[in-house]
Amino acid sequence: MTAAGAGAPAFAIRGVVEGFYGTPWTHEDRLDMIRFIGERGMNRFVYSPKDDPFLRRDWARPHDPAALADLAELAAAAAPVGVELIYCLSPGLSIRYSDPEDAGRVLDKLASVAALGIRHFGLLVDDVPQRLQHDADIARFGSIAQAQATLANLVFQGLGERVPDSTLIVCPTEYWGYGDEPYVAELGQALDPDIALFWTGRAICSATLDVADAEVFTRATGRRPTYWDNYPVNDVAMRHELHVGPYRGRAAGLAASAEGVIANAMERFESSKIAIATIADYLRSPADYDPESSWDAALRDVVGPDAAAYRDFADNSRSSCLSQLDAPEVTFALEEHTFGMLLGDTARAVRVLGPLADRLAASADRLLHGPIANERLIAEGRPWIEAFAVGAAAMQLLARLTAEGRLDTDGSLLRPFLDDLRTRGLRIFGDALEMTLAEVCDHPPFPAPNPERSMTSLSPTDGEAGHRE
Ligand code: LTM
Repeated sequence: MTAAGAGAPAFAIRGVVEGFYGTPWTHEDRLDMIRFIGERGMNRFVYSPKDDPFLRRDWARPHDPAALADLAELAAAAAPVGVELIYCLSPGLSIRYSDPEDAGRVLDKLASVAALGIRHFGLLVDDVPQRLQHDADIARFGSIAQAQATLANLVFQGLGERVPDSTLIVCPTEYWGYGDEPYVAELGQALDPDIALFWTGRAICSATLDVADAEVFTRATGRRPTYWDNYPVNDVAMRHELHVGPYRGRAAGLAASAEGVIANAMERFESSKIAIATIADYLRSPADYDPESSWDAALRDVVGPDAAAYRDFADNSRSSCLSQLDAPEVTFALEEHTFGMLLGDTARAVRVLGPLADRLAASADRLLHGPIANERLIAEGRPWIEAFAVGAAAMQLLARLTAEGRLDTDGSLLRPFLDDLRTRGLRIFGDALEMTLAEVCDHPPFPAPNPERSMTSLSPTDGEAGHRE
């Protein structure tokens, strides 16, 4: 936890959504996450696991008493740490928007939760049919936006009558884009102005969140966005990535143009905490936020005494929609290796790579063979950490063959490492390592250097002149 930005937090709404596809967190996980985010100044926990049938596929079915008791316990645990629970229902797969009985079922379900003391609710229609399906809906509504606004307004009004001080947030069906698409503009214009709207920004997983886009959204919909930020979530098409890098790419001045940010977490619960700790820092004080120092603090917090070894791993697992450089240290070392080889300077080629490969191999060994303080974190990341170990070993061999002048003759010894990494199919080291190994294994040897050009007389750009076809 950083001390930066003492005083009122910049963003009014600061939280985490359990909104991923995959096995929902356990009740104990949720209690732990609520404590974790409360300690870091966040104030919302959005309860919306996509694969809980009671919330989505079977949305009208009442919760059983045990589930209600768990929800009551979550709300009770949240209040003392300054966190509010937002309970979300996702009826859009099957609901008849025109049917007052279906609207009543939504209200009854929300009321069963309100009876536990929960005041904040969400109506989520993301990832549902984009066109009206039921004949009665097609006959009644001119568009799906009108249908959804009618349902949301009814629910909001009903909630207001039954649950004092309640709030409602809607996640639209088109929840990303430029912010003024016809659907979202129509929905915004038709919704009660006191209903909030989620938005993920330019993309489902947005590389940046910008003030200008937020203002477009606000003008089009009549309300400032509440960002549903799809980081660190790694479900669906992102399953091969482990999102343990820092939060970045969010404008320093965004707080004035948005209600807040709710970060969608990974099914990998413990691993999510690293990014979430950095998100908490950003939301508290975006002007002071420094991704790298926040990340180092988060690693110390979450990983504990093994933070340095885990950092070596995580530095090579930065690939995500947010990342600028997926594996900075390794990328630079491999660039230096290639440059040195192209110029015939093997000492230069291994100067950075050799010690780095040894350090990464030692870190991989420590993480895989322990003992480790945060065992669950390592268990969650094990497939990536094993790939990391393979990559580190490959770099050690690459450095050794280079130093011994055997890369041209024995480069094929690296082939099993390349094949192994490709078979695993996990995103680690970005593109850097596989490209270098492929270069050695799949292409002819590095060319003999031009003896008339010594290292000292060359600049990095000169090196490109010697690049092989
Ligand atoms: O992003 C939203 C609003 N909905 C879903 C999420 O539940 C899912 O976790 C993310 C990432 O795959 N994408 C979505 O479309």
